[in-house]
Amino acid sequence: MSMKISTLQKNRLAYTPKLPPALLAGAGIKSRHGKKTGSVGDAKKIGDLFPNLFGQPMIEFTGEPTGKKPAIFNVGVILSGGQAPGGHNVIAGLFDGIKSINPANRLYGFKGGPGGLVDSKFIEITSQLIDEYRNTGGFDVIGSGRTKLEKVEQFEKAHITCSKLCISAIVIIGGDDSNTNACLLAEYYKKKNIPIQVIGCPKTIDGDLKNEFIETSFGFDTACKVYCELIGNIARDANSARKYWHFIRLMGRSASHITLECALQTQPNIAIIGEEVAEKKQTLLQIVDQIANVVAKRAEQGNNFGVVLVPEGLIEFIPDANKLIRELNDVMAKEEHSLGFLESDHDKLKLIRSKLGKESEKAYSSLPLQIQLQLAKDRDPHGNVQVSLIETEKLLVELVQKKLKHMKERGEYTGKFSMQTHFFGYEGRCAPPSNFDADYCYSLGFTAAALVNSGCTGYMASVRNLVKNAAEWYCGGVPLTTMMNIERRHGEEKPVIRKALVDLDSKPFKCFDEMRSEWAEGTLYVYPGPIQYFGPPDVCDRATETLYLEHS
Ligand code: FBP
Repeated sequence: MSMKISTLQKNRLAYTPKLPPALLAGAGIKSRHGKKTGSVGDAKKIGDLFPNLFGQPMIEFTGEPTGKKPAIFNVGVILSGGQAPGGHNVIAGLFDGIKSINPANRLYGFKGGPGGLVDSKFIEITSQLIDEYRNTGGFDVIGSGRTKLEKVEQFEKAHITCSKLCISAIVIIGGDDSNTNACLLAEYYKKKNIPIQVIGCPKTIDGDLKNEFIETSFGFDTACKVYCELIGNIARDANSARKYWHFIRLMGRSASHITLECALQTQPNIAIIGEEVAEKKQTLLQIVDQIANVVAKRAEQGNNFGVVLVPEGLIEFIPDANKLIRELNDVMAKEEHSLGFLESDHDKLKLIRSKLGKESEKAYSSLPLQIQLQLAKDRDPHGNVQVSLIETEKLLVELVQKKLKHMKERGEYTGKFSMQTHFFGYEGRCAPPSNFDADYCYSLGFTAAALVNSGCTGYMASVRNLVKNAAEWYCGGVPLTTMMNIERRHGEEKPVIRKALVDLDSKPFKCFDEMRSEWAEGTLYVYPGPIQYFGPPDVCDRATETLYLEHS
């Protein structure tokens, strides 16, 4: 039985992603080397930890064919971490890129993320297979996983698998943590003289893998567009029914890039930016006061409705809560074994509370039980709190309700407060990629092929000048070590790629800051509507507001 596909999917399969001029002649192209590089922080320590990679130059492709005899090589590819729209196009670009160098080159996909590489689970990506996935959302062509690739034993197992398949390069499509591991792997192979190159591609809807040379991670554009459509629809419902306050939590892990982008596109009454909360050292109760005051102001005008955007990582940015989470992370790492033996939530919480310092214990116990349990859930393999499981929007609603009750008693509020809560995350991660993400991802994959052909290792594929038309994009490679610094993870100091948090001095934040008081009291919602794939380029090819504000 043949698989039924939607009419849109049928039409999207025929879409040809736009490529920058440097890649039009194929991936067998010349590269230009820039200056020796450093790292974003702790250069000495990063240099000591990555002696074979540290200092590599920036690379830019000129588009001029090398003119050399086409190399024959096989490449392995991994999708790592959370899904992000466009992953299939990175693989399609990589496939077409290596075939453009030599049709005899082969691409193998490791199944289920980095674990597939270690356990030797793979499929060959053929043109028949990849053709079914061009311009589609999801990671299902090979699947993804969160196995942390960091141990010598794993590197050696991967080496055996690659040797069997004559693979001389691995492309890891992942976020900051996965690319950190790509760097460890590249360093190990270089140190041991193992002829396997490692190249990374910047993936994550969270938008927190970016820097001077990586303008955005792929998937951020599409995911934000999906959330903005939903927020716009809800805002219109709020403005029509005029009886609910909608509290919408948005994915994005620690950083609030998604919330900021959605605020810029939809103009809600309130959007909380975690990084600002941290900078101003706001307490949970101050955030609650701020929301309650807007609710009361709008009620005075007869507007007992509104929209509030909450970043999923908010809790980590509230200074008291952050201290608590850091302590909880350490306790949970140390007590992992004992906690595994305890069956009931009650016993687990009792053990955790007994190991916390006095202040943190007090802060933890003062949280609603549900939130305490959510904060005590297992960390992900990289030691991060799984913030998508913490219902911050419900915590805020509960506290705002209490605050408004007090205000009513004191005659400071006379309105009505009915609310709805939402969490938008998984809805956006596998949407069919926007034209922007379809083009960007295809170019990233193609660039990765060019980096492999140039013999590079320990690099991330980079495509830049993204606010312009693809005809003005340029591409190359950025050494992974340039993005690294030392951070505390699982209770230990580790070299990691620095997460890009929302910069309060950046144009996107400043623009939001200038407008937000008008949005709070007025009802100035913008309704972006669904992603458009066919139609005028200013509708279909538009990048995010964040990119335009940062780079225009
Ligand atoms: P990556 O960092 O791997 O790209 O994943 C991002 C993300 O979608 C976060 O926004 C979210 O907090 C998390 O993944 C959810 O993880 P899971 O898929 O394991 O539920």
